[in-house]
Amino acid sequence: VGLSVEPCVPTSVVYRISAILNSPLHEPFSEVGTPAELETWYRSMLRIRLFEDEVQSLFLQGHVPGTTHLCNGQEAISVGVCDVLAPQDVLFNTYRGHGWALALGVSPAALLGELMGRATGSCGGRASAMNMFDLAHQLYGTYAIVGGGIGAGTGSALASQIKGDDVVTIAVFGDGAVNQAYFHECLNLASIRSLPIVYVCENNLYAEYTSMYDSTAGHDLAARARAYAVPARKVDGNDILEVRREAHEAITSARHGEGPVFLEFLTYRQKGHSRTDDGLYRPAEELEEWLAKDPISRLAGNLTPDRVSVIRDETYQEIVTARDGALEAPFPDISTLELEDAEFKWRS
Ligand SMILES: Cc1ncc(C[n+]2csc(CCOP(=O)(O)OP(=O)(O)O)c2C)c(N)n1
Ligand SMILES: [Mg+2]
Repeated sequence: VGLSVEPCVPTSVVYRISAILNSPLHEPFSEVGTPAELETWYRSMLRIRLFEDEVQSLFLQGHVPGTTHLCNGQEAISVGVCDVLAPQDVLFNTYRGHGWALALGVSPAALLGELMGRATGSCGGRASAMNMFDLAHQLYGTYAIVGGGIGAGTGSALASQIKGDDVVTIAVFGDGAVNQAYFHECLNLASIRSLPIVYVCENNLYAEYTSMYDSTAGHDLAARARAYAVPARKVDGNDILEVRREAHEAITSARHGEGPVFLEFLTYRQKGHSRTDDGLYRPAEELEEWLAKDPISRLAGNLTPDRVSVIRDETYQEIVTARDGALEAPFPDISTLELEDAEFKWRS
C-alpha cells in the first residue's frame, strides 16, 4: 500500500498497518467453503485419522518407541485452525499433536519417520512427537509438559509485540492445562499487555484417566479466561466450519492489536490417553454419543459418496506409502549425535 507516513511513526507501526492491509485474512472470508475446499478439509481430516490408526498399529508392533497420544475425534480443530493461519503465524503444540503437525503441512512421511526415530524424521528422528519442532511449517514445538506451550507461546507473542512483526501466536493445550499455574500467569500477562495470541483449548473432557468433571472446579474453562478479561468462546470443536469461523475471527482480532482470545473447542478423545489405554473408565453411552458426532463423518455428509470413496482410497494409499518408507528408512547416524552437528543440521 502507498502510505505517506510522518517520520515520527515507528517503522513497526508502518509495517503492521501494511501487513494487515495486505494480509490474506483481510480478504472477504467465506464461512461455507467451496466444494473444492470441503474436499480439501475432508482429505486433511481423513489423513490425520488414518495416520493415527497406522501409528497405533506400528506402536503395537514395536516400531514406535516411547508412547503415543492419538487425536482421533479431534481432527476438525487442527484442520480448521490451520486453514486460517497466515504464513508468518506460529503454533505451539502439545504431545497430542500429530494432527496439528499434519494440518500445518508436515508430510506423513516426515512425521512418521520422527515418531519411529528414523533419520528421515522432521528432527532427524531425535525428538519424537513429544519434543518436535518444524519451523518451516510454523510448528514451534510440541511440549510434553502439560500446558508447556502456553508459557512458550506467550513469550513468543510478547516478542512479536516488541518487534511489531505481525505474527499471531497460537498456543494449543488440553482442558487439563487450565489447572496449571502458568495458564493463569500467562493469561494475565497476555491480557494486561494485549498480546497477539490465540489460546486454543481442546476440551476433550479427559486429562489422562480423569474426567474434567472430577478435576476442574466449576467445569467452565472459558470462565477462567474471562476472569482475566480475555474474550472467550465455547465452540463445537467437531464442526469444522464453526472451528474455522471462530478461529478466523480470533486470529484477525489478535492480529489487529485487540489482544488475546481464548477458544474452548468442545470435542472428545475417541481413543484412550496413550499407549494401550482402552479408555474403559468412560461410560459406554458417552463414547457412543460422541462417536455419533464424529467430525469426519459430519463433513462427509457434504460431499458426494463417489468423491468420499476416491479421497478415502487416495489418502489410505498416501499413508501406506509413508509407512513403507518409514519402515525402510535408516536410523540416525551416531556421528550426528553431537550438539554441534545437530545445530548445524538444524540451521542448514
Ligand atoms: C506438568 C505436567 N503434569 C503432569 C503430566 C502428566 N500428564 C501427561 S498428559 C496429562 C493429561 C493432560 O490432559 P489435557 O491437558 O486435558 O490434554 P489431553 O491429553 O486430554 O489432550 C498429564 C496429567 C505432565 N506431562 N506434565
Ligand atoms: Mg483433555
